[in-house]
Amino acid sequence: MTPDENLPGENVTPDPLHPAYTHLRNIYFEVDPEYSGRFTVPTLYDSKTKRIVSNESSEIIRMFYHEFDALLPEKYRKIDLLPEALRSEIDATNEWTYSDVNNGVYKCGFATTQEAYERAMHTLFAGLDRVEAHLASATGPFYFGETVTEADIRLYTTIVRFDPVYVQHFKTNIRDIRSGYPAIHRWLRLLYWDIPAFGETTQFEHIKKHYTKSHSQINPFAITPLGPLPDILAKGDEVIAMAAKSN
Ligand SMILES: N[C@@H](CCC(=O)N[C@@H](CS)C(=O)NCC(=O)O)C(=O)O
Repeated sequence: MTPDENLPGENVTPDPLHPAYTHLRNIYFEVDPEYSGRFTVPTLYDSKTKRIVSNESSEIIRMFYHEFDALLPEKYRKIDLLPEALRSEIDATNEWTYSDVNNGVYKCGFATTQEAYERAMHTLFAGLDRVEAHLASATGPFYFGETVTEADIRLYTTIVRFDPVYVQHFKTNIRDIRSGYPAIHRWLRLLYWDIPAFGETTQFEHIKKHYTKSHSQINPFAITPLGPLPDILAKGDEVIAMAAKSN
């Protein structure tokens, strides 16, 4: 972004190290002028060596657990998002949630044949049903019990975008979260409303505009739909059909 752009969000500033850079691709080209791959987020950049350390989120998330502990206040150093006792369960969960849910929405949205779209939709909604069943019978409020783990973080990024973007933009519309998945909906709102690290780093305007204005093959006129409103429901609220059902 540039200094004259007025974008919402507290930490949305031009790159402090490279004020002239307007796009992330400037970083990729600085590192390798011949670079011909995709420019993707997240990108972890080392300002001292001026190199890209990684652009793979599953690696970056794990580097963040302890690599920067020395810079953190004690209370944050103790947070363990990948407890040893849960590690194999978390790894196993990641495997199917990544392919069926996180990447599943992209496979639906970027499908270029009816058959590919329908196949991806079947996998995605089977994956969501599996997450719903797991959360409905979970022993605590989070994916694995009483504390947040990597499993919650990795699912959250897709689920929080599901109703505002994927349902219409990627045509993942068999059900939405707010009216079709009560346990996922309860879990999502707990994370968003009660845990600042989730709510404060979710910016719906960025999310909606990014997808709807950057995929011209999907949305050639770049019109951003206004709904659904609200982006996320308050904790006690339900959509009308769901509220009627629970009465
Ligand atoms: N392997 C990467 C993929 C990241 C990825 O595809 N990011 C998307 C946004 S969620 C992106 O930057 N897309 C930009 C583009 O493809 O031009 C990861 O999961 O970290």
